[in-house]
Amino acid sequence: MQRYSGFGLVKHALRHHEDWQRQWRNPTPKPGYDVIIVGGGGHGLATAYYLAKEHGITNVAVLEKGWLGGGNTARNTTIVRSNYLWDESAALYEHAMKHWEGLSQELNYNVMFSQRGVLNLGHTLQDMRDIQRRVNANRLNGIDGEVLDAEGVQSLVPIMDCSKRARYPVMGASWQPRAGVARHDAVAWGYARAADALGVDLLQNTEVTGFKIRDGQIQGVHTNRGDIEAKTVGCVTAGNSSVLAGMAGLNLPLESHPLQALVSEPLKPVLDTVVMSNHVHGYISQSDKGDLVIGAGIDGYNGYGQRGSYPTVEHTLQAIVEMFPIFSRVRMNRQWGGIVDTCPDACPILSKTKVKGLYFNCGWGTGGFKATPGSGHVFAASLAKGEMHPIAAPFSIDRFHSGALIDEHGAAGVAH
Ligand code: FAD
Ligand code: PYC
Repeated sequence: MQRYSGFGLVKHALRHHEDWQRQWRNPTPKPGYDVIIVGGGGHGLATAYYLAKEHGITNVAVLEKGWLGGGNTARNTTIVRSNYLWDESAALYEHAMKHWEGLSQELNYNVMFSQRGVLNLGHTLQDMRDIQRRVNANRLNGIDGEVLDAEGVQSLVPIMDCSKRARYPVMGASWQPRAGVARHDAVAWGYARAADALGVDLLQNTEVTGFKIRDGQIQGVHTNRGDIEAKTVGCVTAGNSSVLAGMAGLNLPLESHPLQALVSEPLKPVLDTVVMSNHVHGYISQSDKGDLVIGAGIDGYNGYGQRGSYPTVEHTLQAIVEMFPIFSRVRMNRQWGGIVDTCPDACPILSKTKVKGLYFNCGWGTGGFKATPGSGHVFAASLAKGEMHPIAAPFSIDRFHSGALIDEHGAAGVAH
């Protein structure tokens, strides 16, 4: 891995930045690998990295139909928190949080993890009861959290309208101080560079078009660049997971929906924490660059277009302006959408399937970015050992037969 000194930066600037070394190789696919990961988003790349780093399995390929991190990983609004209600999900997201806290050092790549805290607002008595219950549960699980009243929220965010005049007055919030934001594409690039350095082949523009299955055992994949053999295949394809599952004759309980976000023109620093309201379907933070990062609830219909409908954006911006009248004249710069795969209990699927050697990691819905390092870590261990890691085990697809659902609709960041 090449590292650049200050002198190196000057040297490259003098050469018009023309001879930078690539951050990862562009290899030709081998005929076969020990493990294939389908999907080069954060979760797939993290899985490949931990397979190589922690399990010594380096004969691994990540197959990405587009470019690394071009899916939801670089489309999300980068909120990281671990304040989930149930023990199973609290363990999963807190496992990720502990990885976040050392990730820049681990990858030698600045992922700009900023623990600026997250507020989840309550606007009704029932919201506040749910918040109290969730914070109590968090504390029992060793996760930081506090319940704030409206005055407490106002003192953290002076520019928010916390008065009783608002259409949905703020009654209080849950506050997780260790939560925050990170730079999403740096997460993909950091894992990609580190996995490549350990020998993982990152194959972009390589689309999986089918699976080779014999006697109930995965043998490999069909791709637009030919067949590739592997006895272990992990699908980490977010919004496209039902399509991949269908290729293997599996039916996952997922719905794919558009989820939108938008950013404003850059402003001077005015908001130093993250504010989310499930009730009014809007959330907001300010990036280090100064733009307001704003997100919505899902668009209600199913679809694979990476865009959303205007009424959803309008509804969200109304909510934001009601909470922050100070932003009413701010102009929006860009809007985009991703495809999120939602599960009936608003929890992910990390699971074996009835095809031996074929695993799925999907169903993260609107909230998987925060889980990236933890998800990759436990999924890699599961693929390496052939048994689901104890933190991943409760998220098996068997729960939709047994009824052992983990209902996190209350903690999911945006309603879905
Ligand atoms: P992706 O990054 O989508 O990667 C999957 C990859 O699979 C894609 O690159 C895709 O091209 C590839 N692929 C698909 N089919 C194939 C195929 N046949 N062959 C090869 N490759 C294939 N989560 C949070 O925690 N906090 C947030 O603030 C947040 N905000 C969000 C805002 C928006 C607008 C959106 C859309 C999502 C948000 N999320 C958030 C959710 C989060 O982005 C996702 O849960 C997470 O990024 C999923 O990561 P991934 O690596 O599984 O998926
Ligand atoms: O899960 O925290 C979250 C989230 C915020 C915005 C979208 N998802």
